[in-house]
Amino acid sequence: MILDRKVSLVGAPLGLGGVHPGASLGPVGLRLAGLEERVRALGLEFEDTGDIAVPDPGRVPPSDPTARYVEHIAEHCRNLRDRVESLLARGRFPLIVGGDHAVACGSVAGVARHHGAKGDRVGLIWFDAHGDMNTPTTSPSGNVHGMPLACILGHGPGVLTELAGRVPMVSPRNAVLVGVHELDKHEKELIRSSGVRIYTMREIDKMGMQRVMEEALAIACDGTVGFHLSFDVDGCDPSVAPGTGTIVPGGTDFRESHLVMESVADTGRLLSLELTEVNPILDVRNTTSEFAVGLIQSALGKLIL
Ligand SMILES: [Mn+2]
Repeated sequence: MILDRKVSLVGAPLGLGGVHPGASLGPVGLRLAGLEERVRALGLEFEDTGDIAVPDPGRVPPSDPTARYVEHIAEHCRNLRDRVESLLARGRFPLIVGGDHAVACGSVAGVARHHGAKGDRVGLIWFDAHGDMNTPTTSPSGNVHGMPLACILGHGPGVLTELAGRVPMVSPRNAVLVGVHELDKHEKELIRSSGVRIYTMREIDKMGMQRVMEEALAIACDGTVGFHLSFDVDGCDPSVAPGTGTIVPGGTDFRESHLVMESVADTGRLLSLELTEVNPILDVRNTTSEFAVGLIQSALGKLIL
């Protein structure tokens, strides 16, 4: 499939949603791994719109231990939302690079608001080792990067759930979790009751990634104008993506990870793309950033042949 995209990079160097210093350097890592050159090599137009500012809480401890720094995170997400929305209005393709996964509240809000204003629904593919379906009441840590999917589906702090001006931002019937292999006890209950479709690593082992993606994409595209892909690099196995804060063994391997991206590209319905949780401080010679840029190339239509 030939894609004619005008790609606009948005750096979202948020680190307040997690606990490991260094997720905020993700945009630096991917830029140094040649993101711009490697997108241009696909024949696509590219602009780097720079980073969204991150409010500095200084030494002040989080006001709410059940949703740490949520007001700072919400401010970042509002600005990210507005940037994504204005890029879409200009006919650009937003490529958001995190930052911890809490940035997805802002990205998805921007996409949902832009298309929602025209009466269109959007779908969501959420690739992750985790469910990201905690709320302040269920989260064992209070870290907001474990809550963004819940917020997008309408559960969580109002400053995040209401970012798109519609709750939920995305209907659970068009949202799909792929690659999950670690869930917290109480988030399992919300996943079950929310109606979101989930393909864990067990389904990927049994069905194969190709069939999983066929089903997932059918759900995300059902009655929608297209979908947003939110890709957390921790869903990939540490053997291919060691540079991330919440490592869990048993993720997707090199080819499975690329097949996710290639399947997404084949649909021609990808509205925006987000890659999060690369942590250059924890990485090995920028391996994870290099790998992530390769994944972005595949999602933008790079073919082996
Ligand atoms: Mn995540």
